[in-house]
Amino acid sequence: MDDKRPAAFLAGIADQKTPKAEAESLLDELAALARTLDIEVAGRELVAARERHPKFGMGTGKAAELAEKALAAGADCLIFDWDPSPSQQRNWEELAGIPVVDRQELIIRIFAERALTREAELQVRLAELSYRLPRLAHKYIDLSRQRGGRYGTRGTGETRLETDRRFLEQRIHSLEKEIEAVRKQRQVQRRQRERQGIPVCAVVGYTNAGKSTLFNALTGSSVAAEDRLFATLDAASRRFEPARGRPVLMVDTVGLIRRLPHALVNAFRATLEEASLADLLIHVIDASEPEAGNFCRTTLRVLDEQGAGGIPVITVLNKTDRAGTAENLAALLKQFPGSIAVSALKKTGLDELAARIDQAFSGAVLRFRFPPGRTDLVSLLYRGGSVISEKYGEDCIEVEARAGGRTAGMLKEYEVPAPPG
Ligand SMILES: Nc1nc2c(ncn2[C@@H]2O[C@H](COP(=O)(O)OP(=O)(O)OP(=O)(O)O)[C@@H](O)[C@H]2O)c(=O)[nH]1
Ligand SMILES: [Mg+2]
Repeated sequence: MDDKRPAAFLAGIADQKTPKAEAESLLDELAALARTLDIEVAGRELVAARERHPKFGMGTGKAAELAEKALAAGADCLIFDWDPSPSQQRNWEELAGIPVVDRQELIIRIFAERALTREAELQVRLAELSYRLPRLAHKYIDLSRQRGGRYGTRGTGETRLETDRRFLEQRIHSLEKEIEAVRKQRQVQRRQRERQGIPVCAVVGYTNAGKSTLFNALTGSSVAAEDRLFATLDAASRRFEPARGRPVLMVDTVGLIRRLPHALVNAFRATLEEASLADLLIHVIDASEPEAGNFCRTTLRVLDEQGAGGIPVITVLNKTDRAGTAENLAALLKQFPGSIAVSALKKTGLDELAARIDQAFSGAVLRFRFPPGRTDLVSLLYRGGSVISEKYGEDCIEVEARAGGRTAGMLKEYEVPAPPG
């Protein structure tokens, strides 16, 4: 068994679409992804590209320079933060003479290592094969941490065997069928849940935000939570009573990330679907993360793409125990209006969160029309109810929300009847 960790040279591109600061943060994230697989980072480089040349995605001179740097640093592979086309990937591999891995492949590898259940395993396998199909000539490097372990046999040897397009297509087809069966099974479970009439809350957010820790803290369970990206690949669910006699079903979900590979999104549809079928989303944000705003946008965009856009959201600022000064926290609360500050680790703020979850399911769905600029009234609804949708027009703010009791009473004068139909 070869115990040497593979060394990688990381490269990102800054261009008009991805400005330098964002490209740097993506490259940091790529390094974190590499570390998750125990890959040594031999060096990194951000290339400024004015245009994408077809052969390498950057000028030939720049490409040659980068390849040389990687080799001089002793790298066994290059890891790109962009998605080279299959032919670009091949050009790069010819140029550098070492495997070229992209962000997609890296994330798929991590998922492969983390897959513990049959469902996750099937889905990862499908993502892997879908990635491989258009890349039959790609040099594969064994990036698994547990070499010789459970996934060790999926290394280069097997790859050769699988470089047969027809074989791949057949495998993809049969995996799709198996996954469909899993989806059906989940649907049955969901219908049972619906019959019991228990509302479902999905805990969602960027990877490593603390979703599982929060899920455990609320439900008293012990789903694995660790300081690794994509610790959770399965949607675990547990009963939780935010108020006595009014249970909800909490669902822990897979973490999201910028540039989530399409192959994974497709393959993990059954698991990711949990969020889009929930009655309420609990969006966990890591308050100690400088890129929190960016991560939040990514999460909301991916959720929207999955059809979870219209579901009411409670925003939770987690890890406030290490979010810095009080001013810092105040700024964050302002940045994420209506959010609740908690620490899942220190178990603070959880009562307020529980109350807010309960509120979300009590009270009727009401419509309000507020004068423009009166975001303070919208905040009231966020605190005392559960906002379903909001529209900021020129002459008014229209909000649809579930609210009852005191909150509904206070806002009575702004209430408008539901539109016909
Ligand atoms: N300081 C601090 N650390 C926390 C808190 N909540 C979670 N963590 C830590 O953050 C890391 C990630 O936590 P997880 O609960 O696994 O995060 P996750 O969002 O489920 O991550 P994935 O499943 O990988 O997407 C762990 O090391 C936790 O101990 C918190 O409130 N404060
Ligand atoms: Mg988790």
